Amino acid sequence: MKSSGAIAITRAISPSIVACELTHLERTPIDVENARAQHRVYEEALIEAGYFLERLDTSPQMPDSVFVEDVAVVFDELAIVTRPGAESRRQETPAVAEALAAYRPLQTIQAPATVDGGDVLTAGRTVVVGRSSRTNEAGVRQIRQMLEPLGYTVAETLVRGCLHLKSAVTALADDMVLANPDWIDRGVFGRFKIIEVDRAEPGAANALRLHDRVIVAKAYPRTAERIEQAGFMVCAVDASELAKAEGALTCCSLIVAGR
Ligand code: CIR
Repeated sequence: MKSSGAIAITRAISPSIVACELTHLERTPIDVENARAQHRVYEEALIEAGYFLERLDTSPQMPDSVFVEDVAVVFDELAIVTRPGAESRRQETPAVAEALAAYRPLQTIQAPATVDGGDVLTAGRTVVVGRSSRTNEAGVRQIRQMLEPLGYTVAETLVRGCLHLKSAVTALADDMVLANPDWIDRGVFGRFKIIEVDRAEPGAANALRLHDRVIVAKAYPRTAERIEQAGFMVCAVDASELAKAEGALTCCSLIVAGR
């Protein structure tokens, strides 16, 4: 098993991203070259933050491959390879599993369970799993069975108003989250300090906290200011083209240690 310093796994943008899955958004034209340029800037931000990048290939058969977060969830002790809720995304798993097998023992979500990694929020030893159109009850149960024996506390919540749990809330620290209060059940996040997104920026909760900084989307300057006020260094990247595919910032990488 390779030692996992600070490694980020990303995946190339498929030429067929224009045919991506969409749940809450109307389809609007995606400029693939512009999306690739924005994705490169995102990858550079990861490198700048001190991560070694491992970038996987894609194919025209997997329109949503760039959203690598949904296909696995990485913990210190193991990586869980998911069974994505959208059938079109299940072919994304083998290459990601192969890459992760170099760093972690793997466990795999089994049918009839479905899980999208975007529904699994980890903050220290607490894991919150969102039940959504992608993650079902059996999926939550299997995650619980994998993680509770390792000492994680696994809580469950219902996702509403958005695609994934992490569209609504992401972890800024072991005891702090960034959230859109309209899309979360506050009870589940009772022990966390909550930084709320600006009202005018409902999609801003999906930010990627790395060890010394938070990557935020350029579209959300008011929320970025709040994150700065909470004491974090902020790095803003343009993610507007990927947003048309209903993706954001955590979705585009799997962080293997070094967070
Ligand atoms: C999908 O619907 O699966 C993709 N178009 C977007 C996935 C974004 N992933 C995420 O929020 N974790």
